[in-house]
Amino acid sequence: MDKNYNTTPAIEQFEARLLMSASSTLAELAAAAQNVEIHTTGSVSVSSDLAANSSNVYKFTAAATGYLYLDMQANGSSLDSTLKVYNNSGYLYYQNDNATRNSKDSRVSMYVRAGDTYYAVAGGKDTAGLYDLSFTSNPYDDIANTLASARKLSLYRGSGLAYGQMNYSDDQDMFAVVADKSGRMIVNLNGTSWANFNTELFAYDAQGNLLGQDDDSGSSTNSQLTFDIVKGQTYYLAAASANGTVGWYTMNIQTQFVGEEIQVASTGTTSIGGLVGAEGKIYSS
Ligand SMILES: [Ca+2]
Ligand SMILES: [Ca+2]
Ligand SMILES: [Ca+2]
Repeated sequence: MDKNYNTTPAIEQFEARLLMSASSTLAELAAAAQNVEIHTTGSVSVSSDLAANSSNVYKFTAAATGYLYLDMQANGSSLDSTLKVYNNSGYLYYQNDNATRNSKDSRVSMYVRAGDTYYAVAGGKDTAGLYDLSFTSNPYDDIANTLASARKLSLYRGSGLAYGQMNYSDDQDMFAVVADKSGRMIVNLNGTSWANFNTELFAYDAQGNLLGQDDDSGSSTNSQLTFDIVKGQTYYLAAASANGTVGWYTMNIQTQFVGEEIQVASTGTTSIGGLVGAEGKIYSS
């Protein structure tokens, strides 16, 4: 009897057991977990201690998409740590015992998406002691945030154009522009993606002094700034966002000699006195 069993019921049973195991693991993790608030960039640390073969559980949610590094280091103790990371369904995602051949500390390097929740289980193998556990965010970002690492943006006939993305809530994308004339620079930062993406724009001189900032002077919630420039000087423009919104943008730059925009009257006499640019050219539009 019963010679005609196919394998389907066995597979179904197996899958059901796996799911039950993951959900009971999740319930155990959730019950034991202490929350850790992760930032979009930089590190946060927790410190605690472990008895031999015990563990502490930490729940964390990725604040930005990119890489997240967990480093568990013995703090003056002989703890031989282990790290396990479970996802929000209770499945083991990553684990590490010794970060390097010469270390008993543990390290997990993981790719995360903003909003994903995980559980880290910090354990000790037959050893006890104090430890520090750090969470370091290294989010994906198309353009660096600081003056020192700004992206160079070239002007052609007084115009420049750049594209980029606010990759996380407090992202900032820094551009460096060398003024092609003395006069003024007009910068428009326009969101090009989601309707709720609200741009914010900052301008700095070569020393990093703030020259201006704007939220909504452009169309809709877009940004526009105008400031005086001196030929040959470097200016920094930071694309940013208001209210933590994210999305794609274009940055449009125009430079003008002062007085360049004045219209010549179609009849009569228009004075262009005082419209002499820094290069000695006279512009009458
Ligand atoms: Ca960016
Ligand atoms: Ca950036
Ligand atoms: Ca705005």
